[in-house]
Amino acid sequence: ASPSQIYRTSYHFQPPKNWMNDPNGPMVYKGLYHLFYQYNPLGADWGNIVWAHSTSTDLINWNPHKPAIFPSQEGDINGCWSGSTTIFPGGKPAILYTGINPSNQQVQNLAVPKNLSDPYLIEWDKSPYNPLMTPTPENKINSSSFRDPTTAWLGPDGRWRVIIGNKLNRRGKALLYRSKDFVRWTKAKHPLHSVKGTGMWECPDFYPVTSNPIGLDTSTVGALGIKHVLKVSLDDTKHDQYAIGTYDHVKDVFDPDAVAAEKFSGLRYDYGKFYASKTFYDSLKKRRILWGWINESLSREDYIAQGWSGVQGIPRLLWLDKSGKQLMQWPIKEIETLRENKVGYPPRPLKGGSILEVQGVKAAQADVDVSFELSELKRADAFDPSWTDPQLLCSQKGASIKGGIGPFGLKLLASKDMQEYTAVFFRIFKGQYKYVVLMCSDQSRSSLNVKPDKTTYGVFLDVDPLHEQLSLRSLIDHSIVESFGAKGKACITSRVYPTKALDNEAHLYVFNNGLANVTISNLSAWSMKKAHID
Ligand code: DQQ
Repeated sequence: ASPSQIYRTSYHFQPPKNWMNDPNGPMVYKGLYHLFYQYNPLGADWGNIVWAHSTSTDLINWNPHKPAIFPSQEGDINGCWSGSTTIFPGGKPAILYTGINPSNQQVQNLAVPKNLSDPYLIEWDKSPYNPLMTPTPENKINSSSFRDPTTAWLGPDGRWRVIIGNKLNRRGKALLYRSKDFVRWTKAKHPLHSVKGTGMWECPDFYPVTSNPIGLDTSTVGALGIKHVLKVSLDDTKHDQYAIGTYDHVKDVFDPDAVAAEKFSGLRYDYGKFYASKTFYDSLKKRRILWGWINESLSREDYIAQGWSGVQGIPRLLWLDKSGKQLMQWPIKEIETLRENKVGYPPRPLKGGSILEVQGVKAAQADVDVSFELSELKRADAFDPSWTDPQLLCSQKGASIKGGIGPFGLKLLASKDMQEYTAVFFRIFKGQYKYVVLMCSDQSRSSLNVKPDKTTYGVFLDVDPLHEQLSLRSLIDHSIVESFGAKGKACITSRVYPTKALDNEAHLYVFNNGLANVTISNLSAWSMKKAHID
């Protein structure tokens, strides 16, 4: 492959060339899935932003269309930034998005389909009333921090609500607007939620969940076992954080269950790269699905040179964990239609210090699912309570540092000589009251090229290794690895750029670099077919 093509993915969504960032307005209409996204038609760097558009019957294979929303009126002449779709009762969709006006102010606009009988919804009409929401001195909204409307929800009082990301000084806010007709919007006195010291909240998302993977329409309030999730994309850290709580739909405020001072929350969708994400309710299959943007770890100069930048993560099913304290995520079932040539191993021990090659899969384009059983927990090293930062702990205790139990897990996108590999693994420590499970994704050896960012990522996993198996699933696709620990309790996505472990030269291993033996209770791996994308 040419240098510009070697890192392109085979089953993750990406346009044929140029820059892509946030997923916008995902939805299903007349049985077709729509994905819009922030796109630069003129190059591989951010700029000239339009809403590019593709449709799909299965969320895996996609057909490209011409951009749906592009600068054409005063309210968006300098850019069509992120936003969301709302489906009205009866099925009509509408787009709310941020436009950049001639004074470079951020304003909110409405667009509706020109022809509702076209399932592809190729043409969109912008409302003659645009812009519908504007920053003014009276409403004290800063015109450079007012963007990214959510999917609107309909209250029991018949009024629509939408939130817009904002900040005032360092206080991040989800500004609330209400409307009876979707055209005339009034700002509520109080934001839905705000937290001081958090900076700008980009791309907010607000939706109901339960511990049943059957999802709920965004307007559902008051159902049994219902919780609400508020997600914000923190501009300062480029992390998508979410809080679980209660939506008081009378006061129109969100009350998070756990509050951490000057922090939005301690919870992230993904502990690697994953930003500006958005969920939608899939009314076809009754589920809530999460899309997120994964940027390059290359330098700007290198992604411009390769002529493209950015991929979308595999859509994830999303629901509430039984504990009510965190979300669960799992790649949508449809991705399994790309699996072929399954390789399976019967249960087997993996001795401390050993490594096993998984042969017979295309290791650069694979789906691998492995579970471990631990029998020698007494060998666990003591956990030091001062270790509060899992990412730091993972970078100090990388894949080559031996422990009592672990590191054990996968070495993927590995060269035969092991000069290059990405390691996704676990370590178990003995805490004062319970075992502490650490999940890491170590990119430090992922490429002989010194230029890409190789930050190691990590997260503490809320599992009990005494009673539960420890599972790891990784979706490997040339320059991206999406890993799901403990059946979806924690996700880590990384971008890597091997120079040797490319295509047929890539290998896949299960390794145990700890002192204790572990048992591989299940190991299944598949080569992945190429999806039809643009
Ligand atoms: N990207 C969009 C903004 C949004 C940011 C511009 C998040 O609307 O806040 O491309 O990545």
